[in-house]
Amino acid sequence: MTCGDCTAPSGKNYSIDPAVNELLKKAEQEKILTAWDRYEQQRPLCGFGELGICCRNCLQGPCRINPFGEPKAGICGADADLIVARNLLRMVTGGSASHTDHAYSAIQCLRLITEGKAEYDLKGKDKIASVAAKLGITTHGKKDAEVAHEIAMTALQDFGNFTEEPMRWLRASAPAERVEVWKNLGVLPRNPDREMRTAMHKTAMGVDGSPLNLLLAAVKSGLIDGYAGLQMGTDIQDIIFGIPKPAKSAANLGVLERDKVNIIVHGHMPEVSDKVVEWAEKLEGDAKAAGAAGINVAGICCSGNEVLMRRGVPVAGNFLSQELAVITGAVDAMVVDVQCFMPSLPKVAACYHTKIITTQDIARLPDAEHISLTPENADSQAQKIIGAAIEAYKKRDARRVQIPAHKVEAWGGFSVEAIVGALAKVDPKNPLKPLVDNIVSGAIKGAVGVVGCNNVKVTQDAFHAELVKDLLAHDVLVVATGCSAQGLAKYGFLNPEGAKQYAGPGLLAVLTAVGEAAGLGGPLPPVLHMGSCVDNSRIGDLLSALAGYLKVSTKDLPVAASAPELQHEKAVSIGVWAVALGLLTHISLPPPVLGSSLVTKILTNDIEGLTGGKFYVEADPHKAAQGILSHIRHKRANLGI
Ligand code: SF4
Ligand code: MSK
Repeated sequence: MTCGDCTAPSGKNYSIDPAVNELLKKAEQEKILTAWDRYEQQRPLCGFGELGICCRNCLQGPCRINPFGEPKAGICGADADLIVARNLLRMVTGGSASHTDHAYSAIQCLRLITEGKAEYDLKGKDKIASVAAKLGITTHGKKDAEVAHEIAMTALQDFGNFTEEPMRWLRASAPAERVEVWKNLGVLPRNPDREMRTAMHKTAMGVDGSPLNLLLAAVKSGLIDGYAGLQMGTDIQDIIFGIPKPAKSAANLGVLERDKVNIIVHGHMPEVSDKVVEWAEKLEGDAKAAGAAGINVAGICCSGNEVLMRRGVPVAGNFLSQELAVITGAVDAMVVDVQCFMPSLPKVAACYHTKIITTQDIARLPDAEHISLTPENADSQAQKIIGAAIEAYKKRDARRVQIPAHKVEAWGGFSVEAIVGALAKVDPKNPLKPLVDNIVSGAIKGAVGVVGCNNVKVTQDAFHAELVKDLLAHDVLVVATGCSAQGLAKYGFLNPEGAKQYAGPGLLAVLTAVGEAAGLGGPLPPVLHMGSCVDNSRIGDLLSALAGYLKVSTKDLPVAASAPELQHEKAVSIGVWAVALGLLTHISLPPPVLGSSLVTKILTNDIEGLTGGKFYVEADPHKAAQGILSHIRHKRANLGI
């Protein structure tokens, strides 16, 4: 691929991130298109698509519904409600499939480790014990590897389950009260693969004609996402790579280093990113022999979150920063695995010396170098990746390097185990008590999980930052994952100084007391970084623990979720899982459902009567904060606190 056929420079200010805005000017000067330029080219977006009222499910179509008149039905008679419900189920199932396939890779990796066939160790011994306990696997007299093998096989049995029994992993992980609710709704998934197959079948031409039945199937797909994707993925990854602990690092494109070989890990699989970091450390000498001062690995998207959480690796940026990282001219290799890397990357990289390296056989990019990395060959392939990066470094053009100065201290690694560990320093016998006491007293009003992506339709990071500022100022504890956490990192929300800047007085007092007790010498960061997208299961675990302690349902807790800048269908499926858990789930950009008033009403209202949760759509961050605060006040009043 050659550079130079990009002709529509942007010149606009699309982000609140100064590093991104600086590099957008460089892109403009160098005539390189980014996602923002392509968005402008796409506008106006298709109204039928935005409303969800086009159908391509058979070859008689495509059909579309006119929201203002005729036609009101497709050729087969499917109306707007049916088409929207079918499309939504396919979207949620698509998100669940991504997370579940990601988790499946981790399970296979664990199985191969325990059979002595994979080039990884088992670093999360504590997690082996806790996962075995919840699954009812006995550990007495067994070696760790034996127990881990049983855990892997138990996970795989869920994928081979041909009975009507619900998934064992779900039953072992979700609160019993929720399992009962889902059972009564008939949405408990049995075998995730089977349910996803059925979802595709249900949505085919001439099968399920009931919007309500399809939406219940979407809830089932959301539960697959929550328990076969997020929960299995996180549990197994912790067993292989270790339970995250608080780690100090830095965020934004200023983490790139002019005199080092810069490697970006991007995507989602720690099997790749962790190995790259391991071999980057081991092969520093090779980089020095090539004239560099060493090797600097930084992360983008959830690969970045995984290695920040476990190895303190800095974050270069979130979803919309990926092309800009290449445009610095300082990235020698960008190593991708699955999900969220833009197909544009090789084209942008063709304007520089940067090597784009794909590593998974399901995810190839034309014009990228493919170094297939599997559990069995991870060491040799990671060495090849480092070698390719060093070779690319030798071709770097120093005159085209522009690394923005922006770089902010950021802490990651707040797993549930780490949070409980910090709280145990305050009350060793009853670690959750200090947190619950402060919620009851009102020092902390409630908690919100702010998660998800960037979306080119809204100014990068603006919604994350403005919403979180308001929540913190009103003494709401914020936990974050995914690209939201990385966005918040750039503005100081993940460092202890940020507590003084952003937290209300009650919250600041608690963050300070716990931070000092935990030996941090000051407050905890005001936003606790809980990890990657699959790590949203950690938020679920925290909610389950709090609900269990208070002996209430998760739907009764003074908590909420928000995915302010969601883009991926995975974010929609996570949202459905959150609604199934009983949470008010805020989004600023609705999925394509507005073409059906019935589906919209069910998702934003009626579903509350079934699960206790619902979607809340608000496009203004300050109004969204007010809506969430009002919900928290309402839940507190119901609890009598
Ligand atoms: Fe049209 Fe029905 Fe075919 Fe969809 S399934 S494309 S609405 S005929
Ligand atoms: S990477 S799914 S853009 S959060 Fe998990 Fe970020 Fe959203 Fe991808």
